[in-house]
Amino acid sequence: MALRLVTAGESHGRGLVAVVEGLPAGLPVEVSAIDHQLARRQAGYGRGGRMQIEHDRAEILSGVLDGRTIGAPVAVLVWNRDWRTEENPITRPRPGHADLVGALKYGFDDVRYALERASARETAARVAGCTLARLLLQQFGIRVFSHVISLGEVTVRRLPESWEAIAQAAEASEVRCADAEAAARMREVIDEARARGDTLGGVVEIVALGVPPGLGSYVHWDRRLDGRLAQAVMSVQAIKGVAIGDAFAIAAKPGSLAHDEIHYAPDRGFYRETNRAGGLEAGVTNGMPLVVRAAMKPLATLRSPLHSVDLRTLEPSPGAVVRSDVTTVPAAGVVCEAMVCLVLADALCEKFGQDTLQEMREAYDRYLRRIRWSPR
Ligand code: EPS
Repeated sequence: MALRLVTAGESHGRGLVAVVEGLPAGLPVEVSAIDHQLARRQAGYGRGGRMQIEHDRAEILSGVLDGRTIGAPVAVLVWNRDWRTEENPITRPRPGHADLVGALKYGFDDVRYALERASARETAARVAGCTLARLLLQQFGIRVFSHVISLGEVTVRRLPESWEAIAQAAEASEVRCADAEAAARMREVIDEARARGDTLGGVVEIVALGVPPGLGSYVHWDRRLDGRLAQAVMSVQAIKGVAIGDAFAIAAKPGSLAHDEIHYAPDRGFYRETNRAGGLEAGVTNGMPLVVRAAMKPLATLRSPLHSVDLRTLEPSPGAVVRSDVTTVPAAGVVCEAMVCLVLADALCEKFGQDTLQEMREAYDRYLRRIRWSPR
């Protein structure tokens, strides 16, 4: 792995830290770019009380001098406003959260010790750290965005024609959905779920434009970019499924309808008219937009809780009720974007070097000339 991210911090600890290691020297970094991504993560209809409290802002602690990286690890800090030192113990594990598995694994009597770190609050640190990866990708004309394609039982029907228009419409939507009719319906089902004390999941699509062919490799299982993307996106809290392109729909089709035929034009190099593969063949990017879908389960904290067992008494008892959101599917899109940025930036460093931005750019330009590819 050329580019690494580690995070530290608990949901109600003092703050969250992200350390990104492996960035080339010379990458321009503005903290406002990180704050912008943090704000996108905090938004979305269906969020709960915590987002009223937090106004996430990043502080860069290391690795950036005079607005540029110096090849050293970059540490980014996000303070928690809502931090607490003493709380009553929670002993009624919520089905679907880390509560019980964490208590069993680490020997806790109080499931807070598990939920504090397992909480999706940690994704603020991921988004902060991965913005550095996003900035690197931007230097190479690579753009990553996402949109919600289903929330609860509501699925998009009519999407704008171009990726650009989808990205814009999603950005303007409170549920990050580019189909206005579906978005309105999503808001309604969120309201209904809130009224029932229930939660909702959904599916987000993450798209990367301008990705050159040749990132990743087929030579060994852990170099395949599809596998690396799946691992990174699946690691986002509450994500239970990841697909590349039309994966599940293609499984039902004959081969004659499942692949993307190859064309060549002198001004374009090799290209495809379709993108069923979602931009990846044999674990290697093929120059088409990279399309990753992620399925998020409904949040585990229910105001009308499910059956559980009290760890103290071992008696039947409803799961604990703590403050939470009705849905974080829109936010999950932003977090999954961050993870896709990390994996793509890692693959870019692997292929083009990572000591200086200038050297990466030279290697990149030389490569594009050789394969005669230009982004469109
Ligand atoms: C979240 C912060 C959390 C939750 C949510 C996401 O804050 P708190 O637990 O203080 O309300 O709102 O986390 C979960 C839903 C979860 O199950 O962990 C955030 O910053 O995104």
